[in-house]
Amino acid sequence: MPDTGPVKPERHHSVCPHDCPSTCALAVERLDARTIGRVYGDPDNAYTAGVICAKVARYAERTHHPDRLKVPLRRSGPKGSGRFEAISWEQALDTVAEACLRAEQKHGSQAVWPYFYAGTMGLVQRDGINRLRHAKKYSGFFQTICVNLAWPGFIAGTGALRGSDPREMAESDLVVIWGTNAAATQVNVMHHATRARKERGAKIVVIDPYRNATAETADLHLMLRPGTDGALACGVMHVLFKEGFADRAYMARYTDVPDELERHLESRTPAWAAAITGLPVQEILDFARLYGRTKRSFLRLGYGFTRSRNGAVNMHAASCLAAVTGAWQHRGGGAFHNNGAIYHWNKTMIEGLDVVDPSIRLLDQSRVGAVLTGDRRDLGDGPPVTAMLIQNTNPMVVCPDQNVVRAGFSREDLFTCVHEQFLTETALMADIVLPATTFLEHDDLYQGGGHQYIQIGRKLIEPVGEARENHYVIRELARRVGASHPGFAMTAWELIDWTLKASGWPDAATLAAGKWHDCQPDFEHTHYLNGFKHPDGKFRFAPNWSRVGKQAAGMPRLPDHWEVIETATDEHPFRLVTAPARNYLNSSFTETPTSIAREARPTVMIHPEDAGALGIVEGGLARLGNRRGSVLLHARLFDGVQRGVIVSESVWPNRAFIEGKGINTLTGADSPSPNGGAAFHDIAVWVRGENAPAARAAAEQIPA
Ligand SMILES: Nc1nc2c(c(=O)[nH]1)N[C@H]1C(S)=C(S)[C@@H](COP(=O)(O)OP(=O)(O)OC[C@H]3O[C@@H](n4cnc5c(=O)[nH]c(N)nc54)[C@H](O)[C@@H]3O)O[C@H]1N2
Ligand SMILES: Nc1nc2c(c(=O)[nH]1)N[C@H]1C(S)=C(S)[C@@H](COP(=O)(O)OP(=O)(O)OC[C@H]3O[C@@H](n4cnc5c(=O)[nH]c(N)nc54)[C@H](O)[C@@H]3O)O[C@H]1N2
Ligand code: SF4
Ligand SMILES: [Mo]
Repeated sequence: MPDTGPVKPERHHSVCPHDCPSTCALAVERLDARTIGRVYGDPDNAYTAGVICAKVARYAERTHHPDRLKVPLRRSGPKGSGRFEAISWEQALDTVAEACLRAEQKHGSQAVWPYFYAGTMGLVQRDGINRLRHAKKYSGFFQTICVNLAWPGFIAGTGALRGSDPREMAESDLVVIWGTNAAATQVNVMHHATRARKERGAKIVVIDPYRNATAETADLHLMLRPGTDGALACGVMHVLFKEGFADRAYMARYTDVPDELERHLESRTPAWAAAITGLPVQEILDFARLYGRTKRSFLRLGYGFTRSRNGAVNMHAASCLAAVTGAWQHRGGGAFHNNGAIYHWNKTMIEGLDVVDPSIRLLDQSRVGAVLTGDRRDLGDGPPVTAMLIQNTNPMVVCPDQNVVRAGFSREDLFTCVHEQFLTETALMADIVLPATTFLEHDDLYQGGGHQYIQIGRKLIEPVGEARENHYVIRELARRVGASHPGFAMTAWELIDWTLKASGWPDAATLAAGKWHDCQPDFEHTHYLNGFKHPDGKFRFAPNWSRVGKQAAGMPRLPDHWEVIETATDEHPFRLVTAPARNYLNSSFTETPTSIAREARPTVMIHPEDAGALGIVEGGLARLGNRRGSVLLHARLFDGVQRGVIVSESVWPNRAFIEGKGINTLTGADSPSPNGGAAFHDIAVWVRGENAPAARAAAEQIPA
């Protein structure tokens, strides 16, 4: 008998559901009806190209983690005590529905606040909660935490959230990776950029305050101070105009006020930009000349550099470069941030958009602490929030101003239901915890933010324990609280099919059979050769900020350094960046052993000279603080930052920190212009070395 070797597990198509621009096409090994094996990137997908990150390759570790929530839980001790008892799904759903009805009776429907985010990016399981909210006139959810600085900043110039085909990076001669740590946060960007280098000798420029894994690969790393990208962009454009790199014919045809911009930039010299960014003048000149003389120059604009109070202005300023040189005209040239505009979804059925009552208030996601502690700036004349249903997000870790967030969730008169895969710190504050499926255990529909494919991920294995999908919870609650909408009667699959057809895409069966659909519009459209998306077809050097947000007052007319960041002062001499950690995804994967082992412990990276001046040693303790609170963590001496800049990779749970207070203790929840958001990398702090007494040393273990 010939030895055929071990039987290879079957591989099935799926889609990574995590909140990552890459939305990778996956091939998942199914070992049996309940178990997955290894996860691979699909080599046939032109964007994924067989490459995925390590943490999803070992997804079995997360799906089959012993700590997965398996049954519904009811709180049996004080709030946050972690004492729960198991109950049935019927009991749990009845309890949640009763609490919502009670809140509604006492204070009106707006006392209930459904709260969710992008723990899964599937359109049905993520956004279906809006159908319940609209049908019941519950308080609205103003999603701000991630994109509200970046998107308005990009749209301000182009008029639309789209750009050059991200696969064109491979055909570029200069890829500028601006404010995204792509090697950690969206690995596929690196794949396409390094292809350009290998195949065409392209240069890679990285603009980032620290020498992260992406910067390590760069030909030129501009290691600027956080929140100063507007100054850099202006300094560069000054050179482009001065040294003959500006395409005046292109600007005359495609832009609004090129002459005014040129005059404005006269005083924004490289020396002026150097003083603000902390970069050497020569580096600014080198970058400007490289960018200016390269026709196929691709700006890959990330989120990271927009997480400052001037982030929207900085995003717009960066996007102006391609309009000055006319790089948009060339294949492999132009700019890309996100493809949100190309999908033209009809989400009526998923979100119940046909029953929206515009008089219902919207409460700001990023200001959850203020909302729950009764801040009148948020609640207006409306009722307090006394009941919450939370899906796909972990605000007790990820939201700014954690001390206030904690106070809010600790309120005894607040009922909280958290539907989760794990007992997160948010779930720990809940009255009822419901176990949720992962993407391998339910059906959903996905779009790529960083590319142009839509895909379906099908249920591949049976739910772990009694876990149920989000859609199930929403339907069951709708029935119990008397919400009606045709979407509640449909299965997830039927919602996917309805949505695809209503949006003009292939139906569910066709899409699933073909694995994905390429939604890429043609070159003229994505490069704006038939005009930018403004009435006159012109790119805006002078944006109308009030068109992209309600808080536009005081924003600069033209690209500039806008001085609204938390600048370093004598009292708060350091600028803290809380960039994403490679082995975590926001707060997800902070439970998987391999990720924890690789990230080790909450750490702050500090320049050796700064550390020396403060008496901080490698591996020693540092306390960071500002008026919002303080955190204690370990220090790592690192010369890949400017002096005065410190970096702590995130988002570790609060409990992983020595004193139980995590990095977002320090982040501000003030609402930046023009449209809110969270300035996660714009934090002025003081730093102190702290000696570890024996008691503290004992407390310094890494959580399991
Ligand atoms: N491994 C991993 N992957 C992730 C995530 C994660 O947490 N971990 N999060 C996911 C989510 S939700 C999102 S939105 C995306 C975000 O992905 P990105 O677009 O990469 O944005 P960030 O991750 O916030 O930005 C990271 C980089 O921005 C830099 N930065 C901070 N301030 C400035 C500045 O003022 N100027 C410049 N030029 N750079 C600055 C930081 O130093 C850091 O290197 O990533 C997703 N992917
Ligand atoms: N300091 C600092 N803080 C940050 C950031 C930063 O860079 N620095 N980044 C910010 C950004 S960009 C973002 S987007 C936020 C994101 O913050 P979160 O929204 O909290 O992010 P995730 O960890 O992606 O997802 C949260 C939870 O969703 C759960 N989940 C996943 N799939 C499902 C599902 O199908 N059903 C249910 N019910 N639950 C599910 C996961 O188990 C996870 O606990 O964090 C922000 N916070
Ligand atoms: S790179 Fe992003 S989309 Fe791809 S597998 Fe990793 S987390 Fe998922
Ligand atoms: Mo995000």
